[in-house]
Amino acid sequence: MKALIFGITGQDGSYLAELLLNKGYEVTGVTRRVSVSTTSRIEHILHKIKIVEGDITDGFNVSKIIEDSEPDEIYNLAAQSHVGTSFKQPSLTWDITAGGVLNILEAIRYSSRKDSIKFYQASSSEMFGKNYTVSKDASLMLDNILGTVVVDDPGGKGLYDYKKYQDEETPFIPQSPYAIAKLAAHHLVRNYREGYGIHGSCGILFNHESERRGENFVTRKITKWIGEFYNWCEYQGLDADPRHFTVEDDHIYSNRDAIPCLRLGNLDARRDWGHAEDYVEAMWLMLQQEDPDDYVVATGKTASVREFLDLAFGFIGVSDWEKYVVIDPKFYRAAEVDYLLGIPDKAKEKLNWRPKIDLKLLAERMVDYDVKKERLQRSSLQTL
Ligand code: NDP
Ligand code: GDR
Repeated sequence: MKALIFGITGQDGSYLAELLLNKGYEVTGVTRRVSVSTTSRIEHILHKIKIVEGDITDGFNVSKIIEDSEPDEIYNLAAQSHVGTSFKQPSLTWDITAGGVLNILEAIRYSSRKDSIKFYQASSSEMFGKNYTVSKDASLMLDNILGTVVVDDPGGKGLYDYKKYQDEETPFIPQSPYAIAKLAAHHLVRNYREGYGIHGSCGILFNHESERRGENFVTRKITKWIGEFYNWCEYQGLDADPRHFTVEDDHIYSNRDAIPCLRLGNLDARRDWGHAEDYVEAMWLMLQQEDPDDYVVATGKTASVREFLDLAFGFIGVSDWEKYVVIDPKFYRAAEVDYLLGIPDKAKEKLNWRPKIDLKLLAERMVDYDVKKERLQRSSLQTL
């Protein structure tokens, strides 16, 4: 089997390439020409995959790549994927995240191999935006404790415990140029599926992170800072106890040295966070189905950024992390997505997919990785 991956240099692309190689696929990955190398996440498998140069905003280039590589499966993971950036560069975000998908769909539509290609599109929970479904049916989410909220009963009978969640039936109210572009792409896939019989499936994936997560997404930004801070303390022979430090002018001072505080935006947003390794398996499973379809992929649990901070700082023995964090309005968004909690029942039933890594293990793996990575960097700097 042959697979073509757009976005192979990204977090998900690297895990998906590994998964497909382990399953015996011939993997071709598309990379953009840039002035510095972007292949660090796939360095260890570069000798096993074929790399072709391309950009999904270039329709002719996309068609040529698809014709030349003769894929059985095409995975589109390429996007301008940062929500905050999409407010600053909406036009670029639109061209890549929506227009790029149209280019791939058109290439498949006119390909002589159209009927033997299966296509996966990376849709996003951001498409739900500020919307969620409210249910009183507790059996829907047996193990979801954090998702319980109390709202006024619409029938006026008093207060009830409701559950808020998103699933395949929840209407989309996107809140950013990124989410709107993703929603356009999502509908294009549905339209080409219904109109031209293309085997196109969309995974509505909720947030998934990993040791390979981009450094400007909130979880990785936090664990990277923790890795730097922990090593900074260690270098001075101190532990991470705030009693050793004073905080002034957004810096943390010890007797000998200083380090900038961790600057973050909205800590109250809630996300349904899983591990990318689990989520790429769901992508592959979707393309093994006879019929194309759309699936929510999530853990069924939600936590706030604040709760992630509790977990992550907990691994270096710090409970009062607030002392080290500065709230910077620069990281607030023009419109925020406050609450995400996905119900992956359809993926569980039809794909037999299950997430294996929970938030605690995810945070532990990320902190552990960043502490070790920073230690390695510090020691190699010292030997220079
Ligand atoms: P990343 O940002 O890590 O990777 C994005 C990839 O897209 C990179 O390989 C990047 O290449 C590539 N890319 C960007 N622009 C272009 C372009 N014009 N032409 C070709 N390639 C391009 O994202 P993730 O791996 O985290 O996510 C994968 C996909 O899933 C994305 O579409 C994202 O929007 C979506 N998604 C992600 C979720 C998550 O929580 N991670 C959740 C839901 C959806 P380069 O290395 O050159 O920049
Ligand atoms: P998100 O992820 O926007 O959900 O999109 P991100 O990690 O960027 O933000 C999550 C939440 O944290 C809040 N936040 C901050 N975010 C960032 N990046 N930096 C900060 O300093 C910061 N402080 C607080 C944000 O406001 C937000 O509420 C990710 C991407 O991978 C998308 O491509 C994907 O589609 C969705 O997940 C599902």
